[in-house]
Amino acid sequence: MPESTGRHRFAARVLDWGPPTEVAREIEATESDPEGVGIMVRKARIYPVRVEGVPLKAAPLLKQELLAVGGDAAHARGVADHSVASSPAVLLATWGQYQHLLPKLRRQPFGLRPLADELERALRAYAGRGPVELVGVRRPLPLGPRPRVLGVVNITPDSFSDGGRFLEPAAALAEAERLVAEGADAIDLGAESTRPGASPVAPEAEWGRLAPVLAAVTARLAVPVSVDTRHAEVARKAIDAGADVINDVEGLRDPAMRKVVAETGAAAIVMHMRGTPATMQRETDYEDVRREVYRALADAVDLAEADGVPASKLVVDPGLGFGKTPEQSLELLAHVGELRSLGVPVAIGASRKSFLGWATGEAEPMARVEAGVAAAVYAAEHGVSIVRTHDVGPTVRALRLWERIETARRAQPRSGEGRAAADPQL
Ligand code: HH2
Repeated sequence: MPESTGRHRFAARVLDWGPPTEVAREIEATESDPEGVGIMVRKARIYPVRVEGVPLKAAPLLKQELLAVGGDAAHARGVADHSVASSPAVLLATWGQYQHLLPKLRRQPFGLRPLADELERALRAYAGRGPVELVGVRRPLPLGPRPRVLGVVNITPDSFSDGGRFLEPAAALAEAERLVAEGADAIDLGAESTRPGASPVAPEAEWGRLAPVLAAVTARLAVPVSVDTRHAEVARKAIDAGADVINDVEGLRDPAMRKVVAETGAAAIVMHMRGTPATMQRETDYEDVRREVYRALADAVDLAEADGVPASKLVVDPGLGFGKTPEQSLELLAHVGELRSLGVPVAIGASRKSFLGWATGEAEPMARVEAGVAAAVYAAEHGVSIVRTHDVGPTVRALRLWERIETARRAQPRSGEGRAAADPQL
């Protein structure tokens, strides 16, 4: 190539940051010393981490230790004049800098040791590939590299997008079979609408709708089945009848539900919702929706673990549209990748929801299919493991393309050093 003298002489290109493999390959392509690949990949990106409630005495130490490794930390101004008891902090460091920081923090007092432990878990969970399968009661759901598609069948008269269509057991079974034929990796059966303002259904009536469909679906289909219920007694019967996963829109807040999940070994989707479907749209007053939903999901996971549900059985879901304004749902979707820091797989359900209608100007749920597919692809790009959707065929087809793109991006570095560097260990 003739030497360029133009404005783009150096072809300065900000490298698209995807997986570390990408950077490792670009560094290799400079024909740099192979040993240098590992050292440099760890410098390629700053991982900003927000932590809450750093004790006043710990905050300056934390900043000092970060500065000492070449990073930095922001905390409240009130730390300097001792006008606050604790402060949130945003830590700024590369992977390599965190490697140096963690052992130093572990030698410090004032809570910095547990902070180091949590920081390490969050970084590993965020950057790593996560669990490879979700093990429910019987049929495991393999996860990754593309999100698994959870096809929705609502056995309800009043669901917002398909209410009344699958109330007959035969119609519900036919729909589940159709969704699996279209590529659904698992089926989610729901017998109570949880749309805003929906009337609650008594557990007996819910089970009456669910039982025949669950029996037929588990007998006829090989995929794992999840049951969308917030009632512990329905969950127990459903697991006894063959369900593998409980999808709880109340996020296992009922101790009886946690007990059922712990005792049966079911997997559980812990979804975020304030209040109940009847009240949730009156509870959209968040100071910082990302932070508050993250905190609530973190607490729900801790509570479930304390009650005997291993983290390996849990999935978290930000509950798009559940007690959130359209803007809040979009903000949560925009930052859905952050939830990976919790160390459990992430699920989302966007399909046909009104926030998509708000964003695209489409009043009819069926006119929101493409927007739902776009949300699923966005979620894939941000490391979401499970996408709950009514529109399985279009979603699966779009995610197949995404998976091909991802494969191209994840081409492995040539050298052993490059491969090791791209799989960073703290
Ligand atoms: N959304 C709905 C129901 N269950 N579960 C999870 N984990 N995530 C979600 O986003 C979610 C969910 C609402 O959708 P749908 O079931 O179609 O409507 P309805 O509640 O009216 O039956």
